[in-house]
Amino acid sequence: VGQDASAGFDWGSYLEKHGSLAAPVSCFHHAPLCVQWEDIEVGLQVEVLNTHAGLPTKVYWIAAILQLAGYKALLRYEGFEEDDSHDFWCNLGTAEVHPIGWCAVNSKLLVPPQAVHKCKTDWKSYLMKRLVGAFTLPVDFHVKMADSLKYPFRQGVRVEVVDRSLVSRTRRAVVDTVIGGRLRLIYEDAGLGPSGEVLSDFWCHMWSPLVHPINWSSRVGHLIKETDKSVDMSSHPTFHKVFCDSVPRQFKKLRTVYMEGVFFEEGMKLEAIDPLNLGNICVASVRKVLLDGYLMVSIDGVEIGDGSDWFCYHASSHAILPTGYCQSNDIALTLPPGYDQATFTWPKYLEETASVAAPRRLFNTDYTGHGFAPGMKLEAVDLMEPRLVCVATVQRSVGRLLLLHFDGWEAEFDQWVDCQSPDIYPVGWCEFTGYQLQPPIGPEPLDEPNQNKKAMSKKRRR
Ligand code: MLZ
Repeated sequence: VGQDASAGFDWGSYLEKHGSLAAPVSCFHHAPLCVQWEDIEVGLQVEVLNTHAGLPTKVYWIAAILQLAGYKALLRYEGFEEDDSHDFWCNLGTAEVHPIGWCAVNSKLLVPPQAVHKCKTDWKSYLMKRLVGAFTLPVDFHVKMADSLKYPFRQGVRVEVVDRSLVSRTRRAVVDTVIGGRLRLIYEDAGLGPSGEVLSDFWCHMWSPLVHPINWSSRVGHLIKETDKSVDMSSHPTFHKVFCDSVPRQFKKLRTVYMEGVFFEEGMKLEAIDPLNLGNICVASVRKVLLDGYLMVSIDGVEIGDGSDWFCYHASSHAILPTGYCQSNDIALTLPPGYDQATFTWPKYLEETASVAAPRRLFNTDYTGHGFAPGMKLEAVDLMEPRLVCVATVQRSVGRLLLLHFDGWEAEFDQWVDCQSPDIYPVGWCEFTGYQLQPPIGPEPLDEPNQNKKAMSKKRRR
């Protein structure tokens, strides 16, 4: 994962140019430092590397947080007072920022920036006055940060993950890379190209519902592709590592669902986010009930017929919704071909298809609120190309669900995600974890209507 594509992109100036807010770190339950971030606020004072000292040694100076945007903070050195011309954005996850007092404890020098040096003579008493009653970063900020970047996966761990070439089955894969909790997985029989490159890989977060421990498929009754032993991967460095099978405790624990009594049954109708077209919530059917609360679901009217487009959702997933959900939330339900928005009703459809709606109480309605609001910026995975973490905006917020728009891309790329999806991250997450960020495409911002044509309109490859 290189850095080049995002080289010219700067979140700070992008947000300022658009007058946008970033979703706060505390909205992202799985994000590093989510809990600690509740104590990070505008007005905090920090000791930060002074890049304006004009000295050959590393020196520091005090600065105040003026604004927060995800992991990024707009800082102003003490002494500039009302002068905003030297304000700078820095990433609190990567910059050399420390709590007040750190320099004293670590024998580092506090030196004011050259430009303000001249104006004051008695720095000591000036600072004393400024720092009375000041708040600063928690002392254990860096310890917590280091802890939050430890993950229970490493190269060589085997998993079962959805087969990107056939979404109804899983396939065994080996962890190749771990960045910020995201896993690059190489299918065990991916094959290697002429220069040793992997022919098929998959990226997902370690808490993604698409990745499972070894033996999961046979345990719940999910189809798995048998590894093609004739494919030789041995020349790839990842396959030299000692393999070890992943186990359930390395994964996110799902809510237990009771399958006794009334449960989902084959043929029941529901509304579901289309796994291959995440901007659509569609008329769907339960195709098969697996063990442990897992279901195979298909989108009505577009099935291939051989089950290869069935998709596994857990009964507690927020991607499956009771019939009527779209209507009551003013979302355009995607209908089977041949049906018309003006005349479609669920009762009529159920009658025509001689089926029943899945009972409402089987759906997970847990919702305690979230801090996302339309217009907020974030970094989000393009789940159709899950290697890509892109600049995105919350377009709509409906209960737990967020409709994400990828800046600069057409609406056909929009995706519905749950507010606790592990695939959405605060502004600055890529920079913090060392992942490559995909900047908005083309001549941004696209605020002039006639420029919209320039947005990419390529069709999906899968
Ligand atoms: N090759 C793909 C890239 C799409 C990436 C969009 N991310 C929001 C295409 O052009 O379809």
